[in-house]
Formats: sequence, C-alpha cells, structure tokens
Amino acid sequence: MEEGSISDDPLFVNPAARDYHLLPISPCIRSGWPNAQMPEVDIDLEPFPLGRRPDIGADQFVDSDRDLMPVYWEGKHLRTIDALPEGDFDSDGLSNLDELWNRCDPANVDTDADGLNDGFEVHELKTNPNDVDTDDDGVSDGDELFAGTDPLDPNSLFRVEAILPEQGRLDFLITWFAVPGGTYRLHFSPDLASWQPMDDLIVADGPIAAARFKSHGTVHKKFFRVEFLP
Ligand SMILES: [Ca+2]
Ligand SMILES: [Ca+2]
Ligand SMILES: [Ca+2]
Ligand SMILES: [Ca+2]
Repeated sequence: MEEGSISDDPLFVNPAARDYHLLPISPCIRSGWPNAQMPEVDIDLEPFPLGRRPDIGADQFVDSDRDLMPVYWEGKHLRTIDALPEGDFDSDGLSNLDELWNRCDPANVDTDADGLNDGFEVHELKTNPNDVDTDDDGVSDGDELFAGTDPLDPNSLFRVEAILPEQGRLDFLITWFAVPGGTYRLHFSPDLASWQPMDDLIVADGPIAAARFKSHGTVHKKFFRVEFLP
C-alpha cells in the first residue's frame, strides 16, 4: 500500500447522513502523505497542520479542547465548543460524547424519529438510535416495543401468519404472531374502506393467536386486520 493510503474503514461521523467528517478513532487521522501538496484549509475552513502528517481526506480532525469531540461537531450541533463530553445537552439520557459515537444528534432527543429517546435505545433497548428499524423486519423499533415484539430479532414481529378458509370459504381462521398474554381484536372489511371490529377480544396463550370469522355467506370479498390492545 502506498504511503498515505489506507484500506481500512475511514470511520466517518455519519456517512448515511453524508457527514464525512472523521471520528476521533478514524485511521485517517495523521495518516496522510507527509509531503503532499495541501490546501490551506479543510472543509470546515480549519487549517491543515504544519510540521506533522495531515489527516487523509477533506477533513482535518481538530479537537483543540481535547474532549474527543471535534470542534466542527460541537459547533454544528451544540453551537459552542465548550460542551462537556459527559454532559447531556438534549437531556435524552445519552451523553454528548456517546451521541457522537452512536452517530446521533446531540440536540435531538430522538435522532431516528422512531418514538424512542436516544438514551433509552442505547442503554435499555440496545437498539440502534440512528436506525428506525434495527432488525430490518419492516416494523420500527418503537412499534415493536409497543406491540411487545423483539426489535433485535427479525423473526419476532406482529403480523398475520395465515388466513385459512373453512366451510367452503364461508368461514375463515385467521392466525397471527402474538405476544403470550397480549390482547388482540380482529377487524373485518368487505372493501378495505370500512372496518368492522369483532366483539370478542382474544388473549394469546402462546406465540400464535387465532380468531374465527363467520361470514354467513353474505359477503364476497373479505379483508382482515388485527389490532393489538396495550
Ligand atoms: Ca444527549
Ligand atoms: Ca440525542
Ligand atoms: Ca429513536
Ligand atoms: Ca424491527
């Protein structure tokens, strides 16, 4: 590998949000070619260093108060460079420094807008505070918490499992993935526009719950949905 080049993850602050600044542990820091022709300032108008190797790329990691939070990041999010790493500017339970490590916004209590505070996601739920659906199963972390499913397990989610016709398609048995002990209600619609809740509440006694729908032969199309009652 040529001097001044690396093949490691450059560890940008938040590439998903197009923030290509360097994290404090980025391998780019002080790995630039020492004799490179450098511009006078980087993307934050901070000067390139004199007398030492520069950082690779368009950002020079500058942390003049040595609190591990780069100066540009403190200025951009906290409007000061005097924020303390152990402080919690937005009072969301996640320290300013941990906001940086977790690619969060230190001035926003719920960076990924899934209804759960950054600190609660990191410290309690162990979900990614910068990913609305940590296990990529199509249901947000917040909705999974609400429905009682595991936001870290893509096989654990609240959805209908099967709709089984009975009695020559007059009746149907609807089954869904449930939380044992959870309470549910089946809704029926002939047209996906008007929905009719069934009278009976169903309490799941295992991971699969079921309800039977009797149409008495009066409707042709049938749609179902299941409501979770917290
Ligand atoms: Ca915080
Ligand atoms: Ca935050
Ligand atoms: Ca969140
Ligand atoms: Ca999920």
